[in-house]
Amino acid sequence: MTDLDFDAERRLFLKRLAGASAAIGVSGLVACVQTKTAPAPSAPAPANDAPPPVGTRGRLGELETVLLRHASGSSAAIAIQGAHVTSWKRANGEEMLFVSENSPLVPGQPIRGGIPVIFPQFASLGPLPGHGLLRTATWDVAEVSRDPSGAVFALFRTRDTEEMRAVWPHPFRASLRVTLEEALSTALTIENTGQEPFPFHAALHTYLRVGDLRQVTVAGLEGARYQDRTAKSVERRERRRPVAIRGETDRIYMARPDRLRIRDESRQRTILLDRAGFNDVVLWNPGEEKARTKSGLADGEYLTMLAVESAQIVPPVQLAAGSLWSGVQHLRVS
Ligand code: TA6
Repeated sequence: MTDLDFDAERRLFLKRLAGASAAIGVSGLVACVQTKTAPAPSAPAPANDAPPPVGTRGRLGELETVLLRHASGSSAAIAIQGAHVTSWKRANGEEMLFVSENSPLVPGQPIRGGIPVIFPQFASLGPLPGHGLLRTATWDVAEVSRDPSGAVFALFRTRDTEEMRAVWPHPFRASLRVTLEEALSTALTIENTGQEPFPFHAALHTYLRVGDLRQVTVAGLEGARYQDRTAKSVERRERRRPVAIRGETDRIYMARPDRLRIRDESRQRTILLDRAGFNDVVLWNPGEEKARTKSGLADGEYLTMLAVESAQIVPPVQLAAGSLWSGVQHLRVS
């Protein structure tokens, strides 16, 4: 790829981020913490000759889903519980996300795979349940539509409940906009609707499906500092270029906002992951033993997944009363 292609691509990415942010009422995604703006106008009512619906309802186990289909032939499925993306298929039908065949697919239990939404606590870095409050929360489907560029999207919303306030006393609203072209964008927005500032972690815990983990590398982390969560979070610097996954891996790469290139040699494909608002990256694979004993994966499944997570953990976001924060992740195959 030439530099010119790269620039054009980055420009398109930023334009699409701006589009995503407009739909969730945020302007400007580079700083990503914004004071509150007026809500975006809702989409115009469909005319009689409007194209066929872009989203339908489906089921995954016992969970209700929204299914998106793009003109290119790509598709996505999102479980309404947790606003949890469970599938992203390219036009050629190739599934890009991993969901364990052992995963519970029932109300109230986290799905082992897809893209869990993590807020306001990452993992067990605090007193709340692992990964916080939203991944099994009830969300509403606010809108399913097509934007002027032809991308199709589903917008989900949720907010604090009495139960949440009992363990985390901070009023908030959250939205997740899932935008599908051939690429998949997920934009998480958090609004502080209370009178006091609050700190939070946020992440899109993206389980990528890979052909063979032993042939996967991640470029874009060279030189980054990381906390090694398999070794009491000791801090190290990444020396490898690119990073290969060997054994159990659980790392928070800090302040690393660059594009990531996830090369899957066995599938002969590279996934490009761009982010705004999420400055950290988590790489996680449980390795053979913990896949069985802790993560409940089926035999051999750990070799077919790698979690590459867009995250903001170190430091946490500090969100002033009445302000919005937004983080966006954009995935595409090159
Ligand atoms: O994001 C990495 C991580 O925090 C790991 O430590 C690992 O436990 C994983 O997430 C899965 O967490 P879960 O709560 O879904 O078992």
